[in-house]
Amino acid sequence: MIYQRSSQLFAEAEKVIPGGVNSPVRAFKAVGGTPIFVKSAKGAYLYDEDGNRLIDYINSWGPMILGHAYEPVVEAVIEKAKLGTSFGMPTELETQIAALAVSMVPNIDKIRFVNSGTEACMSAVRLARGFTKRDKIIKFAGCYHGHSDSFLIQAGSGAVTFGTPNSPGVTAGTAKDTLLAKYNDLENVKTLIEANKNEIAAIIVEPVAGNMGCIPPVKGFLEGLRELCTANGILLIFDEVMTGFRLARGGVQELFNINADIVCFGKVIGGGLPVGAFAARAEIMNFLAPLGPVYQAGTLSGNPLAMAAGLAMLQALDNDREIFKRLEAKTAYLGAGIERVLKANNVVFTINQIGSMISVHFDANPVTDFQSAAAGDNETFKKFFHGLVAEGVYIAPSAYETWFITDALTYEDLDFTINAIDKVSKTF
Ligand code: KE4
Repeated sequence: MIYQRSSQLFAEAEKVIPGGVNSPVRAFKAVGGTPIFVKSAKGAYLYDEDGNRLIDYINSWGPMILGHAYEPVVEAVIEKAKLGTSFGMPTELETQIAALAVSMVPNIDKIRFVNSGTEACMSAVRLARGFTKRDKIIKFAGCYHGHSDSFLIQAGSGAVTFGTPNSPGVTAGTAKDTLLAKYNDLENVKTLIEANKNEIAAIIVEPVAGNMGCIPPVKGFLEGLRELCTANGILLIFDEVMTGFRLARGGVQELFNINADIVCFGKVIGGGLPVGAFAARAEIMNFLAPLGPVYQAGTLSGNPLAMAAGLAMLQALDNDREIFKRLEAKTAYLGAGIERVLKANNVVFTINQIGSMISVHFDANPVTDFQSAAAGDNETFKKFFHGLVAEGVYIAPSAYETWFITDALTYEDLDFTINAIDKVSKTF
């Protein structure tokens, strides 16, 4: 693989964009080397600026669940653009995608569209605080809900102390209202609730975590959160920015038959255009302006091009009742193949997989939370990443990310990938 053009483009980008990228993970800091600049993509393949083809297992961090440049989405955007690109006024299209989303996802009556997953989660927390008249939230170490101040918090010193900022620019005043819990640890959550009685507005959780690699909830974890929230007047927020419309038609609420109070969406719901959303039963959503007192707004919220892309994507998923079974089968096939070749090559690893989310961790122990995810051997991961890129396979440039399987992948692509992993892992 040659990266001459990507290297030139990166040098030019660094002059006018901080770090040469518009989102840090793209800079390859966790794996080293020069970021790959993409020229185009189609189906399961990326084509970089040096003419290399890469089988894509990231798919823009989730949105491309039906493959890149999916015709119905592209056509919808082109047709809509001819009629104007933004009005700042209501359109029928917003009602159409809202009604479809509400029909696909259990336990929501209304949905508000925004422009990113961050905005969706930030707004959901403000809504929960306004609805409960409480200030504090619990989040989980290793879960990522976007870059809003309340989420850029790391665990405090003691088990029940407040969080501390994990980024300059986040104030201590903000951090004191965010409590950090351990993923998959209900006892830890109970302790935090006891120590902050009647002060917690919401628990926000990735119901299947994807920002520590892929980490499914252990049996009883989500059910326990539901019970604790109900018993303590706390709203349960499912951050389904990754899992929504990916792990099932109705997301994790459907998959595990658990009701959240507010659900956040992003990625797939926008078909690759900037869309986030948050949804809940009417009693909660009616607290939002202009109906209720909780303010939230956005110039490009419900943008016609983004709504056209999202509607085409949701319609395709809604009309194909086999899609999630196909995605699960392809991902399980990939996981089994990876396990076979890594075992044969005496590699120490563990694989987490659920639906079309999967991650490989170079550690023998189960990966069930941030601490166990951090125990993975990152030097091996770096060799894994770069070795696969050299073979024409693109996985996440960080061990703390999940892979996102697209239905555009064929079993030939999967076999190619498994063979590439076999070849690369022989060099470990
Ligand atoms: P955005 O603001 O990036 O659209 O969404 C934030 C967000 C919220 N919740 C979850 C569960 C998420 O995974 C994300 C964003 N995911 C990352 C991937 N780990 C996006 C990639 C990036 O930051 O460039």
